[in-house]
Amino acid sequence: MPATRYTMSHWGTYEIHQGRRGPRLKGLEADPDPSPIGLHMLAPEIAASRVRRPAIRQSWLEQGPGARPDLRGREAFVEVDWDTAFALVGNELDRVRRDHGNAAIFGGSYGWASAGRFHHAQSQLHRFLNTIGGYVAHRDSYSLAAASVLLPHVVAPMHWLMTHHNSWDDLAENCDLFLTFGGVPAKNAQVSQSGVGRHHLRAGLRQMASAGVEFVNVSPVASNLETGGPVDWIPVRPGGDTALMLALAHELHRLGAHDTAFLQRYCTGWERFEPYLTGAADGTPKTADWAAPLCAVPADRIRALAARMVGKRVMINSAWALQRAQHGEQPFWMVVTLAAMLGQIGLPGGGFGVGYGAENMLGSPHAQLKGPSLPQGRNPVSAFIPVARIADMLLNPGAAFRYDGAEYRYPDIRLIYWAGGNPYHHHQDLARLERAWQKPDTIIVHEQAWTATARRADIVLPVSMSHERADIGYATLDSVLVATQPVCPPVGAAKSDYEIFSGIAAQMGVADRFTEGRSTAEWLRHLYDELRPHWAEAGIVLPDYDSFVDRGLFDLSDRAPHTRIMLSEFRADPQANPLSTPSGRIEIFSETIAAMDLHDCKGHPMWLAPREWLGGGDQTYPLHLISDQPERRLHSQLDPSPHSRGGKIAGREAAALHPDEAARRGLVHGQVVEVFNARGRCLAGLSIDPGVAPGCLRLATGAWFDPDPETGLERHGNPNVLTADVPASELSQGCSAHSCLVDLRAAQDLSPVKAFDGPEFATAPAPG
Ligand SMILES: Nc1nc2c(c(=O)[nH]1)N[C@H]1C(S)=C(S)[C@@H](COP(=O)(O)OP(=O)(O)OC[C@H]3O[C@@H](n4cnc5c(=O)[nH]c(N)nc54)[C@H](O)[C@@H]3O)O[C@H]1N2
Ligand SMILES: Nc1nc2c(c(=O)[nH]1)N[C@H]1C(S)=C(S)[C@@H](COP(=O)(O)OP(=O)(O)OC[C@H]3O[C@@H](n4cnc5c(=O)[nH]c(N)nc54)[C@H](O)[C@@H]3O)O[C@H]1N2
Ligand SMILES: [Mo]
Repeated sequence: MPATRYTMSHWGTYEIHQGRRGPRLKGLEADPDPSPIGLHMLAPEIAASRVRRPAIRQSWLEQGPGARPDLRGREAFVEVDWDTAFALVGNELDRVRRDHGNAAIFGGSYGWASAGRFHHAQSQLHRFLNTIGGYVAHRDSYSLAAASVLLPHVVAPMHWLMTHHNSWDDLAENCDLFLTFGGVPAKNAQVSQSGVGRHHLRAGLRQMASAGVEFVNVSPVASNLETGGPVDWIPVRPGGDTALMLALAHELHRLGAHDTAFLQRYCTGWERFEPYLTGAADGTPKTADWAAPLCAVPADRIRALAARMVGKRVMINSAWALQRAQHGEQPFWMVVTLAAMLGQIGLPGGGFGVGYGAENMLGSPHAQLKGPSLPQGRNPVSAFIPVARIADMLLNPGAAFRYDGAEYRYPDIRLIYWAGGNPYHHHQDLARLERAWQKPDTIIVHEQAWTATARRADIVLPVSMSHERADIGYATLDSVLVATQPVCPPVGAAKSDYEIFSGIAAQMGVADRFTEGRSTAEWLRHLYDELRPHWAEAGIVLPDYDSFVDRGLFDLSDRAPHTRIMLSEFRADPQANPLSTPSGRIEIFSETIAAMDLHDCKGHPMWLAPREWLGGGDQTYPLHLISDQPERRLHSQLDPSPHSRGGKIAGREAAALHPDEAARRGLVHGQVVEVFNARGRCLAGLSIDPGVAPGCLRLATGAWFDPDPETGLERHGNPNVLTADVPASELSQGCSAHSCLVDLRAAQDLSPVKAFDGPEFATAPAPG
């Protein structure tokens, strides 16, 4: 037994202590700023939300695949034993692949799942589906699709950029002005996908503030940048940032403050962009006076901001939220273009950031090492969808779509298999998803909790949580490799995804191919042993597996933590270290994108008004909905916890509104309001907040979807009943949740929230 035992989650690494009343979690000793989110994994409210036994929707069990899809989410489940469940799943997968082929199985299964390298749900699912002939996959993420498709054409792949941001220590030392669009939200940096060892953001920002760095936050929300010092808040109209950035660029150009030597040596296409900026190309100079009515920032303030950037070392950053919008490519392209004009890319303290604050890893000083990962095999099915086009795919089989310049067709899906994600959390326009969700014959979900997605499945298989499993934890750009230990046994009959797929594989006669004859314990040892030589090459000598498990945690913080400067090698020698773009340079004009001839993404960054925003003149829905990431949970995960519930108002998600907007409507703090537009309506608890710009309503994502079956009113405050299911552009087909208008009024119908109640069971569930 190791001296201290650990568990790891997306929101932190925790020590396991034995208290008098059972195990307790404590933030990692070495973590300067542990997140409270993870402390609530053991709460009885979480246990109460769990799926305890395999469960089959009644009509599906009695009448077979395709029976009464309209009853998904409205019908009782029948609990069965594991052998029955394995046989039902195995036979159904066999039927679908025999009758329709593997391209009728959608296994994209987007979602964050849990930390832990072996038990990563999507890796397990994809490996399993590849073992039986493949599946329709997805590309990109809800987080970053517009950026992930655009930025390889412009500068570098998004995953490369994310792991190469200038580190916080560099910014404290060398940055004069930190200009950010959408803040640097400490609430978001509690989290990193695959886990956190040490949380860096709060200390990083404080260090910068005490060093005298100036901060400007262009954002509809003030609280997303807290440095312990002064911050200049410039409220902006959501969706208007590109106009503001163009005006800053125009002003820098007018002042002659753009670095022509940098633009010539390191960039391509400046001469194509410049006439657009000056108006020589289209008759509209992109001046501060032009931008002011678009972005709702006074022209004088824009000019003053541009003047402030001159002669300083400036870091320009954008929150990911800006690209989760219609034409979300444009602000990201403009951030790179503005930084290129200042000519400080690759220098200490300067350049651009694409997501400081979005996750803990951005700005981390720790080394980049490859973590352990489960091999997924090869997928023989080539059909895929851009991740956020799931409802389009289900509703329009065979229809054509464009993606990154090529044309594809949607496959005809008969079976959906989901493990580790919650589409009834993450997708937009949930009423439309409900219609699309009726198309497949069968929906299989592995879940820990009775989420809205589990409740809308035909077959639900109960999964253990990360704190109930032994695993290897390693987070990208972080400082610990952890041998995680189970804190307690799984709730009910829950199994790990691996055990479940092993059972189904045995039923289908492919157990050996799926498991390679290894138990979970043998896989952990195997993955670790595979890792050791890779890390040895980086000069890191890992102990043998048993010693590692004994120690529990291998600390990397003293190995090569270094000051990172993004693109410094490129700057030092652009010929020897070209970018991966077609020209090897930063592409302010992209011939590749221009040649795609898209109506909503052209060859250089430009102002394209969103379809749905406050600048459009239509007053039907006069508030812009900001559905940002929740502070007290990760998406929908742990929403039943006391921590998450503690942030709710009258049991509903808090909707924050400026005092003037509330007064105009005669609404007061704490009352239940109905937020609505033509797509849907939900209840929320009103919070009055002068830090939310007038014209905006902030309602975080993640309240468990809870529509009243009679009226359709969503009772809990899930913003995705309001958001539009339209792509960012034809280039990326990305999620555009942030382009959404709404209105609100005092709620009439105060129906109680039933989100956490779980489904009905046709037979009484067995005790235990
Ligand atoms: N309106 C709006 N919508 C948004 C966004 C927005 O800004 N606005 N943001 C979008 C973004 S960026 C994202 S990333 C998505 C997030 O969307 P998701 O990643 O789908 O959200 P989660 O709640 O993290 O869902 C993960 C699910 O996996 C389950 N799970 C956890 N561990 C395991 C495991 O080991 N095995 C199995 N089988 N299941 C497990 C959890 O119980 C949970 O239900 O939401 C998107 N949706
Ligand atoms: N606690 C917690 N942390 C998380 C997550 C979570 O669920 N919980 N989710 C994680 C995930 S999956 C992701 S992808 C990242 C997301 O990281 P982001 O996408 O950067 O985060 P958001 O919270 O959606 O948005 C940040 C802020 O951007 C601002 N904003 C929104 N629209 C606009 C606009 O048009 N213009 C300007 N200037 N600002 C705008 C708003 O102030 C908003 O609060 O967060 C991660 N971190
Ligand atoms: Mo995300």
